[in-house]
Amino acid sequence: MARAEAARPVRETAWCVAALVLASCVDLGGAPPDAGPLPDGSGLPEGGALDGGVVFDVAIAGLVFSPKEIEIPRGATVRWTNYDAVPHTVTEGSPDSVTPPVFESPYLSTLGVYELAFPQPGEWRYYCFTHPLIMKDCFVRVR
Ligand SMILES: [Cu+2]
Repeated sequence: MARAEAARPVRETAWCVAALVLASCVDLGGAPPDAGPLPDGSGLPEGGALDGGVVFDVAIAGLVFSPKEIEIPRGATVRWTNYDAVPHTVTEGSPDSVTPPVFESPYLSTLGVYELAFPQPGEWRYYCFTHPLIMKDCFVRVR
């Protein structure tokens, strides 16, 4: 399955490089580029853990986000950790999205961590850019 996905072009945008620099930081430095309002009017995650916010872990292992769907209180942070030997991403949207992702991690190598705070209620679907066929339709629901 990995072979078919290798045909996809690798995105090498400036902000992706910037995200790499910030990969180990909790503060993502503000709203990601190309952010726009959601159809349901909920707020965008602006990055950066809120003081005192709770952290929820999502493991990436065996080409699976676990849990695949997570519900968190407003202001909490989700921390994704890659336990696989292959790189993954946490990319907002779905593989057939026509708009740029609102948030996207850099490529997470083994034990790579990506953290994102969600200050506003809403629902966020995400997938892995390198394995879009099998690692998709995952959700962060902020209540
Ligand atoms: Cu992946």
